[in-house]
Amino acid sequence: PLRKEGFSWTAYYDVDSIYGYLQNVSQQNSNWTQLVVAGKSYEGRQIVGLRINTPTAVDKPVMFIESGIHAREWITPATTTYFINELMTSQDPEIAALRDSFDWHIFPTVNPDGYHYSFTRDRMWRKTRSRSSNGCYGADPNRNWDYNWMDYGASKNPCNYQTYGGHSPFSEVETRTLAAYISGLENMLGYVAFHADAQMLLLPYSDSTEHTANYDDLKQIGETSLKYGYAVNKAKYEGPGTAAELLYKASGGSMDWVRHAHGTPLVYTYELRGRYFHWPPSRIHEQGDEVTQMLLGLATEARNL
Ligand code: ING
Ligand code: ZN
Repeated sequence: PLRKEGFSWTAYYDVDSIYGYLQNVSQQNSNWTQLVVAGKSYEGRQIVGLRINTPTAVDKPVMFIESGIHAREWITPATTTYFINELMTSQDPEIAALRDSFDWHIFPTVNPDGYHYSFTRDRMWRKTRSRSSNGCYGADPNRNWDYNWMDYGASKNPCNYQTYGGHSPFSEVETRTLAAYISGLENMLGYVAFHADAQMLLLPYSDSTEHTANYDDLKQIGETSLKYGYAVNKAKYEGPGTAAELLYKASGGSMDWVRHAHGTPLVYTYELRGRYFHWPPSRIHEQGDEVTQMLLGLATEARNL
């Protein structure tokens, strides 16, 4: 459904409204944005993204944004659409340059079934909504990727509310679909995943305390990113550091797969703010401005390296 009005950043919205917003943006700027559909979820919802590729150059590096992989982390889709709006409307020349320097592929709700369920049934829902043979629902889409699947920090029990890794790697159509979409993107320089609410900047690996080959670059770029973000609201994020070192060891996340199976050099997970996955809707803009600057810092430092 196409919605012309009623979308803002002072409230949280369900999937259809978010998709309506993306559709509006793509129709209003049809020569350089496009609605992209990676595929369908378990319950048949589309997995929709917005591609922003201004005609300033050909073959620009791809920057991918994944958000909403965990249903209850509502601040992530809200921040992502806020960021889209900044890219599309900001008068700041630095933000315009940020928009123009990448071929953006931005997916606000990669787990649409879970997100909808968290709106309508269970505010604390995290997983997908696939049905297991024993009658329990959902797998953790950030434990389901085919890289060292199930080694650490994932549950084998389909009824586990949080971290069931699925019955096999990529058992979930949402992760499989996203991985296939990513595999089709050549020249992907960066991948940013948003979670809530540990207020940290995480680097791969998430399942090993070893450091990636480009750890020093990742860290330096990440430090600049946090510096830019801090300047907005004086909010301190922990890190940058590996997820395994800063948080806990967890296998099967998108970050490790994208960095090590797909080979994307710059891979980050931002744990946004909030408490028990709650962040006041009146303060979405605060989080949104902070993340916009963080991504500007990331891109600026990446260019300098
Ligand atoms: N945090 C992430 C989680 O999936 C994470 C942390 C990131 C783990 C990347 C593994 C890889 O547990 C939240 N808040 O979900
Ligand atoms: Zn999460």
